[in-house]
Amino acid sequence: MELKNKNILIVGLGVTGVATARFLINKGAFVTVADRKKEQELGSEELLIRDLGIKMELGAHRIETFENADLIVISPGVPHTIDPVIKAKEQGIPVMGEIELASRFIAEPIIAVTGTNGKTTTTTLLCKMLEESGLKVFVGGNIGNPLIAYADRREKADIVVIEVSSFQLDTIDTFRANVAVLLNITEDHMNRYSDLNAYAKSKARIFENQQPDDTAVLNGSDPVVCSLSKDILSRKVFFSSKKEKGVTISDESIISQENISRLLADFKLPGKHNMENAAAASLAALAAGGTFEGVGSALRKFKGLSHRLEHINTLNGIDFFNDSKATNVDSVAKALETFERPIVLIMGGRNKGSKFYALRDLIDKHTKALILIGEAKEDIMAELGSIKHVEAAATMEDAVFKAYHAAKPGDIVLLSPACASFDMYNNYAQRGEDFCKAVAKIGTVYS
Ligand code: UMA
Repeated sequence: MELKNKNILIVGLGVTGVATARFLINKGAFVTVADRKKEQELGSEELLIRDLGIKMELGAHRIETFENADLIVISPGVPHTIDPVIKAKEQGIPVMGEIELASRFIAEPIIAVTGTNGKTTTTTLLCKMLEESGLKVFVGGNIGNPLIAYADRREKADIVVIEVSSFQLDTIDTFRANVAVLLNITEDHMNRYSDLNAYAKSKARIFENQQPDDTAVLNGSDPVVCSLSKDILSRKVFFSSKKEKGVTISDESIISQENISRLLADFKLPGKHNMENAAAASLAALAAGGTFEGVGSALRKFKGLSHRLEHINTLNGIDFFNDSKATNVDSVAKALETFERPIVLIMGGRNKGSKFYALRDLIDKHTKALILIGEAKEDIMAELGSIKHVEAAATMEDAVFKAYHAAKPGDIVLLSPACASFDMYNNYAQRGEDFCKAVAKIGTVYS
């Protein structure tokens, strides 16, 4: 693909836009970056790229800028359905996402992981398994490190492992994953997709360009994943998890049933969903050239990630868990199912068009009180308020204080919001850190 002397427009100046701009300048393109944000809303890192000789168009998007480009590269957070993008496409101007562009400059095998929940845990574990197998790995994508940064790099890895979101899959064309993993599909991002079917179709695009000698690793316990699998051309391997039976696999072309059970017996993170993530990572790692020993060693050492059912502290017999990454309803359901003890649940944030009432039965069974934060307070109250004692909180500190007083020794206080964090924070990590800070304050005041 020739980029030299081409007029290329990048839409969105976040981490993807910055990395894409650097890549394109190094390829000799004339680069313009457009962002709806005004100059004063951008960070210093974003503004630094101006020094590379890049044109910036900030504030509103101008249709003429889109129509005058030879190629448009859009960031994941920019919907491919916005007016200027549609108009440019109608003029025949090619539009692609950063993952598509990057993949055209990557010769190494690519393993891609998608799904509504568990992507980051599975991607990280998979990377560790391959490293423990002696391979040099680049890990990136939706996990926070754009794939284009790898394409721009001189030093190459043996294998590339990426987490991909539905947003990124919306703008692929030729992108091919040698091993592709689909963990689960439940409702999420309903403010961007018309319905679950549209969202699921976007996720299934991870298999679109796979060839018969590629591998698809699929969750056989997930009805939506199973319904999508009939159109996949590559070798399909399903993992299924049952509470009593552990994990079973559909065929033994990658590993025997006995050996996968032996490997997973060493994995200690709680919850059926974590067992599914571990099974998916093991199958993908082995399909991509990882060794039995490497996979086993990573499973034994893995302690889980921050902000995902992370145990923070025990105060007066009450256990505090930070699950700030639970930004949708299904992920809260998984958190609630993990515990046998009564839970005081802190929920809320920015509503992504979720159906909170889907949690009614689990909230009824597992929780003793709900503490609500953020913009979605009223929506959650309307859908779940009749089931349990509910209190609204003004800040995270207030929420943790109220949760602590609603709990008894032996109970759990769980932050599992079912919402995005952007109404109060820059991201879910900042929200999780604020929760930890508030828990620490309770510790100093009441212990
Ligand atoms: N913007 C416009 N016009 C629009 C819409 C947005 O100019 O019409 C601008 C915004 O003003 C903003 C920029 O686009 O300045 C943001 O772009 P972005 O949202 O793509 O942000 P990046 O920093 O590039 O981060 C993206 C992913 N973000 C999203 O998908 C929302 C990051 O995933 C990812 O880590 C990163 O690329 C590297 O690949 C985050 C995420 O929340 C973690 N992902 C979602 C999720 O996991 O649920 C999908």
